[in-house]
Amino acid sequence: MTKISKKNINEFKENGATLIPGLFTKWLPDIKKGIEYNLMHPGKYAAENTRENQSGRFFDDYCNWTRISEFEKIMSCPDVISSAAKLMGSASVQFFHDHVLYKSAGSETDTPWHQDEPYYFTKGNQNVSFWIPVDHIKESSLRIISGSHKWHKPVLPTKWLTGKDFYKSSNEYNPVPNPDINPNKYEILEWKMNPGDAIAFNFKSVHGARANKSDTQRRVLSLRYVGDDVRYIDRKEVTSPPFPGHNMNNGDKLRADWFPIFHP
Ligand SMILES: O=C(O)CCC(=O)C(=O)O
Repeated sequence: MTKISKKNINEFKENGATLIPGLFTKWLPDIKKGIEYNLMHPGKYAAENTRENQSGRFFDDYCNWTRISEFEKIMSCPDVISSAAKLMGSASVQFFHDHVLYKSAGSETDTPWHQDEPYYFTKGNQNVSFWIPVDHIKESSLRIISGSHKWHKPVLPTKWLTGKDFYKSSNEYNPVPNPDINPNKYEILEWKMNPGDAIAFNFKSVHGARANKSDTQRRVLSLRYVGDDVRYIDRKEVTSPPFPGHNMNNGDKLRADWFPIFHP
């Protein structure tokens, strides 16, 4: 039984994000176990994002579902697949990747404002990420600029640790917005969340997150899917994630042997 309402579908389409209470509650023990394993056994893309002179830890890692069975089980679960299909309005649902985002209690590091799509080698409107905390979230929630998934020009991708440009040639992008110094210019969506709730958001939605000043850790799993209209785009430089040796060409569907495809 999917928990996706008409309101969710409408908010996702119009605002680029929606809160889905309890979508992953039944998976909480598995998600916690998977994140715990990932923290103990970081993969080849694991990164520490805590900047100089900041305390606490902000760790992230991605593309681990083939070695963390809990992530594989959840990403391929029929409830999750049919929720993704409904939100995207897509007949097919293809898994792109998993992403763990961990902030320790007292982590002073914010997550910079960014859009995911420019970092990826995917292009298309039918896509969705589920941002799933396994701890109570008050102020360190994902924050999303409402409607930014409809912006025409993409936002400049930057490196989280240094703030430097992610690509060498960066002329085709708009600068990173700062809603905190322009509070009247943007509507920000953010929610207090319970463990197992999910925010579904579009790869083009501009988002960020505050530091975790609370006294509890903030453990999050993001699961990312693409739908019928998404194609490979050659960004001419190494993307994030990089998927070395993928061998795809401009306009290809993502290869199904690397990115499992489901027909709910
Ligand atoms: O959890 C965070 O701090 C950021 C998450 C994010 O950027 C994402 O899931 O795409």
